[in-house]
Amino acid sequence: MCRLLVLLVSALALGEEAPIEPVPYSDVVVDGGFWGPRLDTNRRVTVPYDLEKCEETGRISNFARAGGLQEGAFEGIAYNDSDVYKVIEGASYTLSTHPDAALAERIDAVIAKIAAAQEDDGYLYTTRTLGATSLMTGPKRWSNLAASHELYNVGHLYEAAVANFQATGKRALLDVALKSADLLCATFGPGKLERPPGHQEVEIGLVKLFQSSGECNYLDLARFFLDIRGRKREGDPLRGEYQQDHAPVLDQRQAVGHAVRACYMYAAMTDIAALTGDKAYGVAVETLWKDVVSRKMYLTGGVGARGSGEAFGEAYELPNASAYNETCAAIACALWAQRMFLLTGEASYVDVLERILYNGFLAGVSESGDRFFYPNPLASDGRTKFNHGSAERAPWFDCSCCPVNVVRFMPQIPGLAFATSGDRLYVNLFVECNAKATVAGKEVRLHLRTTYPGNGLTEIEVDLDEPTEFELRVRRPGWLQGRPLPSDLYSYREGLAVQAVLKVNGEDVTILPERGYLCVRRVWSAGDVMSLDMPMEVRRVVARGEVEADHGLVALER
Ligand code: FUB
Ligand code: ZN
Repeated sequence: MCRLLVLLVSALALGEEAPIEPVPYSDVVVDGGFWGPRLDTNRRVTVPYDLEKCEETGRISNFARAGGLQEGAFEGIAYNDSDVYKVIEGASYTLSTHPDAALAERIDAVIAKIAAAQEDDGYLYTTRTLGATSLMTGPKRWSNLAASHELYNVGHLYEAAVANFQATGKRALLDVALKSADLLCATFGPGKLERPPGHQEVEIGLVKLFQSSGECNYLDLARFFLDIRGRKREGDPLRGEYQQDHAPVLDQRQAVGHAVRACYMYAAMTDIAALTGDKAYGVAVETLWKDVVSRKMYLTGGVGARGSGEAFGEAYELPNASAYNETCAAIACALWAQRMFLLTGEASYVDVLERILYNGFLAGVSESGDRFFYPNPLASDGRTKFNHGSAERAPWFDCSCCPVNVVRFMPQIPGLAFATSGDRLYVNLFVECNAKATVAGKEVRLHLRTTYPGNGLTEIEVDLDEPTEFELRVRRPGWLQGRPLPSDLYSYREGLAVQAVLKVNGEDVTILPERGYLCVRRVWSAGDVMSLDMPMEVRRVVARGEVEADHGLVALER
């Protein structure tokens, strides 16, 4: 029997808390407020724009050529396949919320090219199939995993395939993904090829394939790829901190190396902790998280201070003008934060997630949806070119991981707003929306009315078919409690907590927060309204003295 089921069975037998499940993005309709217009721009501008760019730059043709549908050689960088997968992932989310026959047809046509490019045994890496030679291909399959992106690319394929299948019910891309994953399972593992990928991502993808197919081999392989990292391997020298391959992952205590690789890896480790109940994995990710939020995170939630190696710096190494803060690293960290919340039920992870969403992530894309930052420094004279040859947001990059990460992450934001666990309904993000969730076995509909972050008032109206007892857990943000991050890295000059007012049907309610949540358990009836009013003061923030770059500086935060 699958290990997951064993755990679930034993957890229920012990009467432990039910797992926390996110309310899917497709059940959270966001068409107004702060995020509505941004989601709209992502769907109407960024999706077609990124698709066009992938066409223009040969990224899509590479599949057609590898599949023998078109003449020509490989164009671009070996990991460009992943860009196409990321756009399909983003487009699929939008197809699910806003059916669009023309877009669906376009995506199906791209998927047909991907399917054609897949080799008979499931191998898919257009650069090799097209015979290009580079460090990223190596002389034969899997021979230079340290540099090649063979496994990284298919990780994004798996995420795209699951998104596409869930959104459209069509199996074409999912079948490509499963064939590829089966090849990985036949190739890698104990007693087979024992090598980790150079750039993490396949682990997250395998977990998603496991979750959608129930096939335990995928979960086991994800874990295998984590477990062999940092361990002595025959014929594969350890690759050091840059690839988080300097020590076994469970012994890693500090966030080091390439920030995107690191945060995708920490996210996958958190998945393993949640799905297998392995406590050692839980301890490892909590320790790494603490290191990041206590010593290595910008006030924007950005991570990866160094341009060299696109990497985490030393503790408190947080320069402003040279801050790298790759947009992909912000996204990777947000994905990790969400998983940490799902693992623990602690609101402080969502505090960080929220900070990233409104700052470190959102800075990466223009309001018009077609200009992007790759690095996001925190100081600029307006002239110095930091953004791959530009001092402003740019239309595209040779290495365009960030624009295509934006297009697939933006539509996931509604899915970060709520979660359920048994008879608890978590309200994590204050997003104007209409949502539905199953709580205590009943469908509960929520209408959130808010102009947050324009002001701090949110009203949550409950709608259900019959009065039902459940607990509404509303996050009490860390900033409200006088804590910019869940650590002492930054503090407010004006100090302390600000008082929020919680009401149910107009009556004041006083409760002590639990794990960062205001929890109201009662029999809820249609039309009941909970409101939370959080005063939004402008406050000065200072960094700890160890952050030399911030000596004599304050940030203004609202
Ligand atoms: O290597 C693939 C992507 O390109 C990384 O995630 C980014 O940091 C950029 O280097
Ligand atoms: Zn990037």
